[in-house]
Amino acid sequence: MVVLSQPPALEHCSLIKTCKPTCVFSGIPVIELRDPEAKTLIVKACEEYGFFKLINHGVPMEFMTRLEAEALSFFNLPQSDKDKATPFGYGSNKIGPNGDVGWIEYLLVNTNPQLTSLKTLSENFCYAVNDYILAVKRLAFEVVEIMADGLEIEPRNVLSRLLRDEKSDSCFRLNHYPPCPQLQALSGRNLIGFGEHTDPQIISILRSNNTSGLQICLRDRTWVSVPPDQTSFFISVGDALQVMSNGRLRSVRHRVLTDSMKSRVSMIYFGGPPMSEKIVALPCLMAKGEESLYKEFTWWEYKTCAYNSRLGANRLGLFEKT
Ligand code: GA4
Repeated sequence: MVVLSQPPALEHCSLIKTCKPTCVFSGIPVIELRDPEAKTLIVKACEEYGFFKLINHGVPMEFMTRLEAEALSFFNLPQSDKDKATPFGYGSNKIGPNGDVGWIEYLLVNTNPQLTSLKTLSENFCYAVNDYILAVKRLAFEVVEIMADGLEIEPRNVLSRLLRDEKSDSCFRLNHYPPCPQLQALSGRNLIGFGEHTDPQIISILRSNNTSGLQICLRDRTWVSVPPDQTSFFISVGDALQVMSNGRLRSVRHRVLTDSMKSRVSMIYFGGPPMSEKIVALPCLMAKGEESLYKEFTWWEYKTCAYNSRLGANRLGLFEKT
């Protein structure tokens, strides 16, 4: 646990929204990677929630703990040192280019090419990031291949080839949500760390420490808290996969609230396609005569649209056929 040596000044919080605590949800699908039923369970979970927890995934815990420790050492550096990493992906409070804010600091980097050249980060930190990304990428390839099996589509690399492509536009984000105990004490509410949104990519693979905060929006639009589990991964369907499955798999709206006492650290791999890839419903998934729900667009067009919109915008809505 990291407690800020300097408590954050409450006036800094004034732009950031707060939220009442919501109920903890025990219904998140839990799937074992090697379960023979995994393919069916993954598809079912992605249809119903766009979200599931993956256990017995085979990624050694050491990869996560090492990266978490390196990340905390970085986030605990004096602000002036962290700011030196700004052109290399460090950010705090601001999310995206359009005025969104959150109680967060982060490192955000592209995963192609590898990150050995991040000059302002320590060598050990770079190694930990690279090792973790390699492992989690492999896992992502495997998950989408099992998903393709479950969807009964061929070839089974129809999704994974997009993530495996050397031009795949995938990124990696390390988030640190410091606690804000004063606000909780004053108002009984939690600060929003990362406001509600869907991920634009194909798939996101998240691992966090044991601090709660992640919430997902269910089909009936209620928000529920996801119990943290530092040994597992949480997988989310992104907008691009919703389109490729013609709406069968749904991208999940989610957000993160800060904990009042404990800091939360999360690491997320966002698997995206190459920029020039056309994002369209996969013909093998369309029933005879089924119309595609979305207009055709490339990943570059979608990403540009995402970066021109506010975090919580319904971006896919702009591409729906009327
Ligand atoms: C949400 C998912 C990923 O964290 C991210 C985010 C990106 C950013 O933080 O720069 C975006 C957001 C995310 C979607 C809309 C745009 C872009 C902030 C924002 C307001 C890295 C991504 O790919 O899209």
